Amino acid sequence: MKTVYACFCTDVIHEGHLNIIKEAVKYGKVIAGVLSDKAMVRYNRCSILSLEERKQMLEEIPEVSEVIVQNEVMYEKILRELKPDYVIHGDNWIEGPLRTIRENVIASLRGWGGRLIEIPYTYNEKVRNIDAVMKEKTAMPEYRRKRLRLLLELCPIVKTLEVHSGLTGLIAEKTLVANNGEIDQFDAMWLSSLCDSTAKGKPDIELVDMSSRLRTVDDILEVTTKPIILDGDTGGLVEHFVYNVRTLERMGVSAVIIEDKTGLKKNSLFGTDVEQTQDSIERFCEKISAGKRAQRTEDFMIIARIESLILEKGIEDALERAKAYVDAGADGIMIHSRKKEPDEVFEFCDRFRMVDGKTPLVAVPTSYHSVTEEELQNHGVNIVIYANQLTRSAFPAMQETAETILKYHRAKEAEDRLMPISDIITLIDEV
Ligand code: SPV
Ligand code: MG
Repeated sequence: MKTVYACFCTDVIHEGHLNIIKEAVKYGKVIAGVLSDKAMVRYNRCSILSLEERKQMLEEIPEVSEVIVQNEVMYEKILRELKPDYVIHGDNWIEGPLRTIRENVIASLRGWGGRLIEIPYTYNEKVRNIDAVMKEKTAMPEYRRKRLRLLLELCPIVKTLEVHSGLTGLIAEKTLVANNGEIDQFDAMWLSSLCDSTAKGKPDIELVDMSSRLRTVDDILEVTTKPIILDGDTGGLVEHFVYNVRTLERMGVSAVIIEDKTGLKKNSLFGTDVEQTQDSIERFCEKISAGKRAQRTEDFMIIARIESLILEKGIEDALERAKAYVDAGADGIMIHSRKKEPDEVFEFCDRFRMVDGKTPLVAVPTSYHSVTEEELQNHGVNIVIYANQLTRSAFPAMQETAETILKYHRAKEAEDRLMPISDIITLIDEV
């Protein structure tokens, strides 16, 4: 009997999936693949069911003869093992980045003369509704909040992009590229104090207060599902920090990063060009511990950011602080540097990893931007934050448009560089 393979990455079986199975059974014995958690994440899908539950859901479909786990987004490996006569899929992957997966399937099937069957993707109101409900569910605080811890287990490095508005949130949420035969996307969002302040035309000195920052958090939460890491500046007074931890946790934020500075905070990238004071180890540890005592779930993370390298206090000071902050309860350590090369970050990470193999490490390669994710990962970094690149790309583009209009006294000359109106009006999902 011929075999037909179909892979699923879903938490519900709807009409569209059943259409695929109904068609598949006409060709032979149906083997259903269930995409692993690790692969789901790469595919921009988050599940609220466990792998076992998803497997069971497919096993309950009478036409399905066998269910197996597909560990990679690309089908190549599983197809080589199964050598099915047919693979069946909806026709929604002919265009866009998912095309890479389709090409991978076609090339693999060629190896033994297998065939790809494509059926029209079912996209009626009911299916659209089910998709929307599932997506909204994954955005609920109880699911979103714990996703950062999950990603730390599933991803070799958690790729985090700066966001400061609903629109930038959508870019972090939806940008998907096919690169070297792989699908890639950002895993999490960094709500930068620098970019949140800059978007409001204000300096990055904790002038934009927590109420305003929370407003930005909410704008982003409303239109995205990925986990948020909030730049919590210094965390402010301990007495205020504990309230903010609870609020963030309740909203579904996954982590706050607080830096060990005190007094009037200035942006770290100024380094020693401006006056900045590092907090004492004891006081900062007390802030971390108070925050940890205040939180009400196991999910939320308080990550301690060490400014010793920024303030030229040396690696020894940074390592001493890292140990103390972890002992005080910090769920992760962010090491910041404004050097052009990553050497001091590597040295810190290597030495930290000699004594602590598990506490997550966070790096922000703004000034040492030539470093690759793989290099960071090889030195034990778990989260990479691209902290301000969206803001820095948008600002010159907008400025150039403004200058062009002023220069020509009309908009025509600016038009070539602009997104078409038809695209901008469909950029936002409608409910
Ligand atoms: C931010 O993005 O606001 C940060 C990182 O705190 S940095 O600007 O490099 O200090
Ligand atoms: Mg900041």
